[in-house]
Amino acid sequence: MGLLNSKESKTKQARILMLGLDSAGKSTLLYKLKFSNSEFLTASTVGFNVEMLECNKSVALTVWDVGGQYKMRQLWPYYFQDTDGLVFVVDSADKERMEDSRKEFERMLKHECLKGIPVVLMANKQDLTDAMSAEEITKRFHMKRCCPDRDWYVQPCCAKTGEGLTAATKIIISYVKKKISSKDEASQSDIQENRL
Ligand code: G3D
Ligand code: MG
Repeated sequence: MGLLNSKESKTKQARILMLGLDSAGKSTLLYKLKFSNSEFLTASTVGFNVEMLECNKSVALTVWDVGGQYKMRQLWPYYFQDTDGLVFVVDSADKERMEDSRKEFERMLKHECLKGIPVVLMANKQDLTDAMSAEEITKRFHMKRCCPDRDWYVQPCCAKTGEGLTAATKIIISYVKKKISSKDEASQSDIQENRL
């Protein structure tokens, strides 16, 4: 943190929480973003992985990849506080667990700490022939109904090849910047009100 701040004082630090069922491809996605050219072998995540991604001069993302096994899902709320952006990863070919994934997504969005926080839903594993399309997942997850009060986007992607990840990163950065500046404006007006 200190190093980043001294190098570029205007760099905003944003906390991104990446969730989804186990095996959705979260860790593959995280390490593809961090080390784009290398093949990464992931093992089932016990606890969490966290990586800082310096995206551009104005924003650095600290991405928390929290395990998605049933027991870990009960612990997700402990990671919710101070989140600036959400990334929810879906295995688009896992039709059997699609409903579980949708329910977890809905439950997560209802949490008070995540009110208004922008979300990018990653329709991952698009390389698999039986993968649901981003449009199908948008409908299945009732995105319009579930996200009336936040920015949201459904991005088709393949974490293995990296397809769709640059687009997703750009979107999350734009959402997060918007969120952070509205937070800054709110705290500025609080300060001014206290001065009056
Ligand atoms: P998780 O962190 O969400 O639990 P992982 O998921 O990143 O550990 O990935 C689970 C499995 O899905 C891994 O396979 C990984 O290679 C695979 N995977 C991730 N993304 C994609 C993708 O876009 N396409 C395909 N076909 N597979 C993907 P293994 O075999 O190691 O379990
Ligand atoms: Mg993992």
